Amino acid sequence: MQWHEVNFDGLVGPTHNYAGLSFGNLAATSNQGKVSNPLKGVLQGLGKMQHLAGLGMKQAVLPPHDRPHLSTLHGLGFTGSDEEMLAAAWSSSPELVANIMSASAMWTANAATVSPASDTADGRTHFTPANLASMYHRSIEWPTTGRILKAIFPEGNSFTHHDALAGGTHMGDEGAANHNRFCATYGARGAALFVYGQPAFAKAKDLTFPGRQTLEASQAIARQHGLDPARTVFAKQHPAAINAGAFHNDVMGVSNRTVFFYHEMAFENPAQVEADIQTTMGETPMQFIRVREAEVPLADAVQSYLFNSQLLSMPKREGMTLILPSEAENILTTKGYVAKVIASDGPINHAEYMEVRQSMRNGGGPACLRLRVVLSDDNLAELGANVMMDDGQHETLSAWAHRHYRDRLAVEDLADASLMRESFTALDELTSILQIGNVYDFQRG
Ligand code: SUG
Repeated sequence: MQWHEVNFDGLVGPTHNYAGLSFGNLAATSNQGKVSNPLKGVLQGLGKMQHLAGLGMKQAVLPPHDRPHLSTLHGLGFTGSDEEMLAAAWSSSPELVANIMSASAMWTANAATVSPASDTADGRTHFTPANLASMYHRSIEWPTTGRILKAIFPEGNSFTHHDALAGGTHMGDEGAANHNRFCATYGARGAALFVYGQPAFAKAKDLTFPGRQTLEASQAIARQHGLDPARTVFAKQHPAAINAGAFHNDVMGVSNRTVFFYHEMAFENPAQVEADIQTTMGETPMQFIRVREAEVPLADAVQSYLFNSQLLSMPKREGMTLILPSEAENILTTKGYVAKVIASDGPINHAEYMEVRQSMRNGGGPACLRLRVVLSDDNLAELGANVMMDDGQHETLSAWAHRHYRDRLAVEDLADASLMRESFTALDELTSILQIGNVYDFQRG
């Protein structure tokens, strides 16, 4: 039986905008108020998916969420027609409307933590949607995320789903962005690395920006997924990394199989983290590529998103390929480092720069846009929706985006009731294309 790492990329939603909602995410806050281009954003994302599918990767798509999120307004006491609720919310708080209009579900590295069947006690693939408790606009994502995941991966002998962790910011969980899995081959038994920003009950005093993930949240996920404690490592992010704008650990490192490519400032004690990972992997040798501050300064790592690349094993290529944001090609230290790593006789042999700038301006690079799910050929046949990417799907979704998306969105446009209607029409049509059922609140009455 063949096992694959399948990348599920989030489609950029029709309300993609720059509201500057994420404190501690320097790209998002510095681009606050800029005019976005949702059409360009969705096409850039589709371009990345199509490119990887064309290279023989198993590539899939996750739909955007319904925005404005009217159920959230309902829960806050707004009543009346959809248009009346939106207008009343805008006159009460434009900031609230910006939050319920955010297209942030595109960053599917934060959708969930996924543990493959070969690592779990019951031999099923486990999914826990991330509660994303530390940012209000993201904390409203998980119920819809959970429904989408259940529609694609039907609960049963192969897949099982948990609710997001309860407990607010104490149990703050940001999903796969703070989780790495190491393995010799995708179907082999692997080891998990969970990275957290601070403990739940003795909050860190050395953080100026939020440490979004807590240790206790990571431990809860490992427990409920039935992971073997002897094959699980918990490591704390270096506070200097969070304070420099690395709000998720996937801004500081990326893994694939036995390779971990990361910046030394990701952790307070990188040598210890490497030793712990190697212990969990037993006889299987790990390959660590630890990048020094002297080679790539932390500020360049954060600005370029060098480590928010995808590190991929491709069917038709020797060695691994890095899929990097084009921003990393524009900074001397990161461009130079990539050239050096490719020229070395290490495990990474190819690098490709891709433009995902609409997402990057909100702090979302190539790796933020994808959720990795290890699936067997049998699992692929069990999927409950039409989400795999190929030329036909790419063409259909591009045409769909051209029909429905705007090419210009200013923050003031978020109050526009016709934007709401356009978005709901687009998403309703998308559920038919993806054959995913009525996953949105507005379809469920
Ligand atoms: O949670 N940005 C997202 C970016 C998430 C990136 N994901 C990973 N690193 N895996 C966030 O901060 C900005 C939205 C705004 O400001 O309008 C935002 O939510």
